[in-house]
Amino acid sequence: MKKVGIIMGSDSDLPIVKKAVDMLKVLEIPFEVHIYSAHRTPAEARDFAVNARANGFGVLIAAAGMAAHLAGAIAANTTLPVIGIPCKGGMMDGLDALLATVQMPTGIPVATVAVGGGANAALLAAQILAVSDTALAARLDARRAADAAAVLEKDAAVMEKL
Ligand code: RP5
Repeated sequence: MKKVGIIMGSDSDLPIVKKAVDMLKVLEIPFEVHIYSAHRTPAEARDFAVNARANGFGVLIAAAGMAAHLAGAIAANTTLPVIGIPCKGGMMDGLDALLATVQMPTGIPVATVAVGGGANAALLAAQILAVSDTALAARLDARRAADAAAVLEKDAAVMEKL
């Protein structure tokens, strides 16, 4: 199976990245995690993106906050699908990072999840890989069914609580 590559701009992004890692583990998807910054280590971020396809990656996830250029910088250097996770910074509750991540120019797309949306980033990566992996697609179907069952269980219980 192709790997998912997760890059974060700083170790301060780790709590959000952990949500993606946990979901990839549940779905049994191989992954690598790196700290490369579009601003502090631009050469390493670029090298990772340029070589990602040859190194066995199928999807890349990039998490960054503030002037969140990481996902765009990664996407500029690969045609693998890139998923951006905007991270909360000290200002605007992450709206700054959301706009910096999502507002990409035509030609260099970044699929952007919600601010702090680590789990959804992993699920989207899984859904991309599942296009050509029926076993993974079955695991995703099972997960959806389990999530729906959990909601219906709460539905059955809610009136008793009120
Ligand atoms: C971004 O700046 C990082 O992705 C992080 O979200 C933010 C702050 O980084 P630190 O100053 O905590 O290292 O590049």
